Amino acid sequence: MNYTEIKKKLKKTQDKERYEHTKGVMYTAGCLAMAHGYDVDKAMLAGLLHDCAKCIPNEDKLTLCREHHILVTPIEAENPFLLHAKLGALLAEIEYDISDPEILHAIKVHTTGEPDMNTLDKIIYIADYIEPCRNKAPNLEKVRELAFRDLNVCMAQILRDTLIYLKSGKGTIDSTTQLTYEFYKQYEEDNI
Ligand code: DGI
Ligand code: FE
Ligand code: FE
Repeated sequence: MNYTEIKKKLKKTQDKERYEHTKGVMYTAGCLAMAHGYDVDKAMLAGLLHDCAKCIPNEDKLTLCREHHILVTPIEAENPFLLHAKLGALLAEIEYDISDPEILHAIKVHTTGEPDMNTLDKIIYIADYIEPCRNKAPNLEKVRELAFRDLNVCMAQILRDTLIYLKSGKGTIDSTTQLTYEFYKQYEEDNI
């Protein structure tokens, strides 16, 4: 499938707001790739597809996981929206013909992250957080500046802010999110 076909299909499955966010992540991922010497096309493709499973109803997310033998942890069963990352990797492969393992992996880990992520993983995780439609996160100006300067320091800041947000009662913390923060904590600006 080419870009135009993928966009057309995504537009059908996503609501307007999500589609705008998707394009924002695609272009932001492309810019981050330019800044950090990564393959721009590949980053844009991963950005375009990262939320391809976001608009599936939660019940169907659980059913799809069962059908495709995707492990659902108790935290994911309680917060099925988390599954859109794992399911996104599956759909990117079977519905959008993506075979590049790096793209599929970046989609899979884009919500919780994971310790020691590769460059594309970090580009997508960060682009998702800073794309132009996002305007609610704290420290956004600082995070946007860090994104183009140092991916690891930027990861540390985003994870720190996300955990603070989740601990303020906005959601159960997945152990992977916690472990990801434990890994990137070493890059917190105070530690450098
Ligand atoms: O799909 P998007 O909204 O574009 O972005 P995303 O896939 O990064 O999801 C963002 C949300 O995920 C944000 O509100 C924080 C939340 N999140 C990240 N880690 C965890 C989490 N939510 C819960 N409950 N537990 C986590 O560990
Ligand atoms: Fe997402
Ligand atoms: Fe997203």
